[in-house]
Amino acid sequence: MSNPSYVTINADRVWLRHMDLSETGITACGGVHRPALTAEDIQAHVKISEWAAARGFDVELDAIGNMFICRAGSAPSATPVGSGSHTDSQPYAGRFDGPLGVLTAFEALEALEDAGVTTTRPIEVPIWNNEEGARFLPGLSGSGAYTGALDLEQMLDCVDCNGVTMRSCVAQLHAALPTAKNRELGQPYAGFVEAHIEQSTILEDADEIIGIVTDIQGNRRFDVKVTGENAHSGTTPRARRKDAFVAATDIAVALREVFWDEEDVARFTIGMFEVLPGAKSIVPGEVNFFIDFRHPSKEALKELGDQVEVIAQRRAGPCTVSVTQVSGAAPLRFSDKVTDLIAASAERHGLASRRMISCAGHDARHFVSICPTAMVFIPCWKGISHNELESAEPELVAAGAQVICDVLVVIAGWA
Ligand code: HGY
Ligand code: MN
Ligand code: MN
Repeated sequence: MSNPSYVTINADRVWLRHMDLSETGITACGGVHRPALTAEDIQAHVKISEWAAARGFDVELDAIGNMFICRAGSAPSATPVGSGSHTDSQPYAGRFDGPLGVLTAFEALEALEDAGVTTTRPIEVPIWNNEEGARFLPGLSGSGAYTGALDLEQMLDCVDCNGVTMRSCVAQLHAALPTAKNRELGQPYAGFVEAHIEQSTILEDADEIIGIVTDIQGNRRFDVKVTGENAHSGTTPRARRKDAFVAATDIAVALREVFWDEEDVARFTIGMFEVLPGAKSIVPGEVNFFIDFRHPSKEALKELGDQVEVIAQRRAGPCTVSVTQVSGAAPLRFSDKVTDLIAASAERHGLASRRMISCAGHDARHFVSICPTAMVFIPCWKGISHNELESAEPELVAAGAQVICDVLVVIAGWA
């Protein structure tokens, strides 16, 4: 391949785009509350589509609510290159988780446009719907349905806690973007790269700027339902109680001990714990809680994950318990071809970098089986994420955008 036409990104512009996009769903504390396809998330899509139209880029929408910003190449029928992420957020979360991957790739398109460089392959910036899975379970459903890893109709039938269907929200998104072209699911990429904040402190502690992400750890997630019996809190003796809270907390504490590891590699989280009926003078007859377990080792995922059912049944006491694994994904390895491009770009720009795994899940997972794929991390302040305090520095955002731009230019020149 002839020498790639590298271009320089505009550091101020990519930062201002982040600040502008943060206005959609901004919270009083300076974070964002932008669950998938809420009015705020749709507003984010409209804003980005207006930026795209102003630069002459095409905007496409598919049946699961993914949006694609497309810049033509000199070989229009060539398989495009993709780089993107998500705009939906966790409840009351940060401004960079997701938008960093969208806006660094968008900046690459703008820098190419400014430089008058036409790449051989088209380049696209996908905005994957419902990455976080905070409003609709499972997460990563936009990229999952796009690649066929998840069933489209099943994902459209998902409902949020108010009974609103994903299908109705996708229809609202389409209505808000009437000029967007239709996009078929499953169109391949020649390569895919995603920029994301690290969401931990490895880079920050080492004073490094670029994470060359080689792997994503695996996960197993479980719904646990403990059923006892509502009873009068004053008159019911302990011996006669079927107290679902007592059983559920026994199970949770026992599981925490089983998942506790000296090396602090296992990630065991109970982030949702619902006590019903939630009345102050009723012994709870039902508790529902959710386990998010992650680990880089396939063997540990199996061995520890299988303990959930065993421990739950053993510690249920007079209650009954049901354990349902709601999702799971094996650890994965990214493409050396793409991680080497990221390393070469970091070196070219004198950016301290390291190869590392991702402990968080990302849409890039779904492209590993389709095309050469990898990710770029930049540090975020104290590793804080899924929190309104999440923050990143302008020069680090710019560094991430420059590396993404370099990698896209090279892949867009692949024969
Ligand atoms: O939970 C995750 O790993 C991602 O942030 N959705
Ligand atoms: Mn994310
Ligand atoms: Mn996230």
